[in-house]
Amino acid sequence: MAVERTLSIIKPDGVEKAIVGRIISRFETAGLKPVALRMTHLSVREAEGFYAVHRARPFFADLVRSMTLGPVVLMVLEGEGAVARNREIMGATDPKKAAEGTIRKEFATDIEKNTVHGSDSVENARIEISYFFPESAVHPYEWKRRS
Ligand code: IDP
Ligand code: MG
Repeated sequence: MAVERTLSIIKPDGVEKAIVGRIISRFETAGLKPVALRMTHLSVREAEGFYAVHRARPFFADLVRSMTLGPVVLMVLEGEGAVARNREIMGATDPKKAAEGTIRKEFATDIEKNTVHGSDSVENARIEISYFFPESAVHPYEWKRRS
């Protein structure tokens, strides 16, 4: 399987629940390494732009509201089949339908406060990563001292 990159977001409810470390640990344990990582508090404009594909959906306003309620952690994860692997680790969108052992099953409050975002395809991952991170901010591990 190919090495891929995917965008992961620990949503405001995940930060509020103080499980950032545990979530990142799950990804690392599964072979998905953070290669870019930063914390931010999304503005309404940033959240609307990020979720533009969902603009016509009835839950769009609630989604934007829940993504701007508090800080988030943005990450690029890299690894074999990272897009699908991340989705497996996250679990289904609705935590009531999420499989045992997934992040959403274990930590999500409901479909709105569902703790994590993950890109749904390699192409969308590329678009979502570039929304938040320039290529110069992505750092695959390199055992090499810089001058
Ligand atoms: P995903 O996050 O599993 O990829 P999407 O269908 O892309 O799910 O929806 C984006 C986000 O919008 C979800 O994570 C969830 O927080 C929210 N959402 C999706 N469907 C509903 C809904 O029916 N009611 C309320 N919020 C929803
Ligand atoms: Mg999605």
